[in-house]
Amino acid sequence: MKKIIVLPAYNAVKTLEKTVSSIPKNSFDRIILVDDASKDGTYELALKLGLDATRHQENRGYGANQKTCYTRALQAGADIIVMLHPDYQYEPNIIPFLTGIIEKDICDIVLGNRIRTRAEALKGGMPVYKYLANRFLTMAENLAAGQNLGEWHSGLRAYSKRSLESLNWRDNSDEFVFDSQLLLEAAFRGLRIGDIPVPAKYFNDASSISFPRSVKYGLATLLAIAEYGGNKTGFIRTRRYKERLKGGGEENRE
Ligand SMILES: Nc1nc2c(ncn2[C@@H]2O[C@H](COP(=O)(O)OP(=O)(O)O)[C@@H](O)[C@H]2O)c(=O)[nH]1
Ligand SMILES: [Mg+2]
Repeated sequence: MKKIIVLPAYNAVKTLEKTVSSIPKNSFDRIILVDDASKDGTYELALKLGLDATRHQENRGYGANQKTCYTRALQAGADIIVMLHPDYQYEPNIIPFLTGIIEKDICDIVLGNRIRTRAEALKGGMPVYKYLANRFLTMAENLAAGQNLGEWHSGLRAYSKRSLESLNWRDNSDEFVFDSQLLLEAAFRGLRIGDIPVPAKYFNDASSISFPRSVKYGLATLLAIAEYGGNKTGFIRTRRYKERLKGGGEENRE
């Protein structure tokens, strides 16, 4: 099984090297970094570290960054794709466990869960408002989609090639809600989603999203849940939830 780790990067110069050096060496075949027009030399550092790096000419957003990441990973022949934020927030030692659950064919998608317990999450430095918002949105997403995940907003995820090829992520938002749209569609299509606990640290460089952006993200997530509900009950049929076009998994709309 060819395992490719993708790093959607934005202004990650302070944390990139630490992140990459803590990834277990035998847990991947290749690391692909996509730089979303950082202002701090992230791209140059990635090249220096020997990563397979590309960059966007202008800042296109977190979702757009992942679109480039997955397109490149699938083109490179990945069987399992691991997405990891290069902000040194997630403990990369657990990557072999995430991919192991996919290799054992127990799940199609596995998330690292930062909220094993409230005490642990807050002790790790998760801001209280982010903890509360994450719990509320996760509860709503679990209820709507019939899942039981610890959190839906993690920056460490593993996907089987089959799951990425069967989802319409190219139609997702270019913003942060991309992640929730992808998981909701995965639940809609009956893919098996699971999670395992991941130790996470919160420090300035690991958490840059501001309060107003978090609020916007929360509202966009609620809209994504409503979209899921509408499609699930048959009231609406949005583009993302239409039948997958034949060969859609391979096309490159970059
Ligand atoms: N591609 C892209 N990524 C961004 C942008 N703004 C923030 N990010 C990344 O989004 C990720 C998640 O944000 P973060 O602040 O770590 O969230 P938190 O850890 O959950 O509080 C980080 O890896 C950031 O580097 C952007 O404009 N474009
Ligand atoms: Mg983070």
